[in-house]
Amino acid sequence: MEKVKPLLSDGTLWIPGSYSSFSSNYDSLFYFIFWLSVIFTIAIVGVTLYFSFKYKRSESNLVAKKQIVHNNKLEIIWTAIPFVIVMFIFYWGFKDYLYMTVSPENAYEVRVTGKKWFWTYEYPETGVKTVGELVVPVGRPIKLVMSSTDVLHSFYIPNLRVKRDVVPNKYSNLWFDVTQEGIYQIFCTEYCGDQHSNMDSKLIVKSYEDFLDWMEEQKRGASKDVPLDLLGKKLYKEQGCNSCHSLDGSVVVGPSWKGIYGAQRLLADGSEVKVDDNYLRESIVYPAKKIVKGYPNIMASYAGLLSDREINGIIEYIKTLK
Ligand code: HEC
Ligand SMILES: [Cu+2]
Repeated sequence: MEKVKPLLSDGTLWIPGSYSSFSSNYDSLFYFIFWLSVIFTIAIVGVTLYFSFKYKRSESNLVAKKQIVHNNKLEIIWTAIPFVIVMFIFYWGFKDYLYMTVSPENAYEVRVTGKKWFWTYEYPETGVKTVGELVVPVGRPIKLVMSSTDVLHSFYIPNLRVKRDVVPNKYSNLWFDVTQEGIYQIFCTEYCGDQHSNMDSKLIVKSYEDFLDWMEEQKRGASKDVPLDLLGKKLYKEQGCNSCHSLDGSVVVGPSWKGIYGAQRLLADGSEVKVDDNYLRESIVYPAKKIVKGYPNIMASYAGLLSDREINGIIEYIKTLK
């Protein structure tokens, strides 16, 4: 498959490559402020240095010749010029901010949910859900309606210059269009716990035809005829279980799933349980009820997020992990 667009080697030293209709506006303003700052820095430091030498205190020059306390002309000039520049920047920034904030009417809607520590996407038109991969058609305005199920996250696509906080109990919107097919990096840019740096995701931009094909494939994939353990295997990645549970015995955040079925479990309250279907089901739907000894109580409940069939699928999958 195609590689993710690099953020450092693509674009300039200051900002990554730009791939949305909005990003060129953003970049022009960025460079305007950047060069303005360079010019003013050179001018101010230059004048400061020049005066420091010219009016240096010396033996022959101990008393100031004349004290200047006020100069109307000078003060008007150094107030008026920065005022005009700053108002110009405000106008420019505000205009682009409005463009960025108000999504076009025909935008294609995708729902985004931030959850420790992954992003899930849902397409309201078809009910298709993905985890970690946001697939969209090229050139079309896309509107994201975003919310979080736990803490504050922030959704950021550097190549498109869009970023917005994602907050529990509230929707925040964001829109973009992408000018080129490819794979782009998505980050969470709000520190949200110890796996925060792993909360990245991919934006996959396809041609409109490929997008429709992909959507059809997703709809078929969600159908009833997948064997349960394969469904579980798929959900393990799609639902982000893999960000906390390994399959090879190593500890990520939670216990590995390797060989747990049928084993005895020591719980935090000192009691023991056998890992059977009921225990697994309860651990997925009410994770806080029985905490495995030595692990933090941080797994969120999947009640309402997984169907019965999906939970069965995960249990069957765990059984295969000998
Ligand atoms: C944020 C990290 C995190 C995610 C994501 C997560 N879990 Fe967990 N899980 C844990 C932790 C930590 C424990 C151990 C503490 C406890 O028992 O709640 C655990 C325990 C479990 C257990 C009991 C395991 C045992 O060895 O006794 C099961 C089963 C489980 N998780 C299933 C899932 C499934 C299925 C998913 C995805 C749908 C999932 N978890 C996603 C962190 C997570
Ligand atoms: Cu986050």
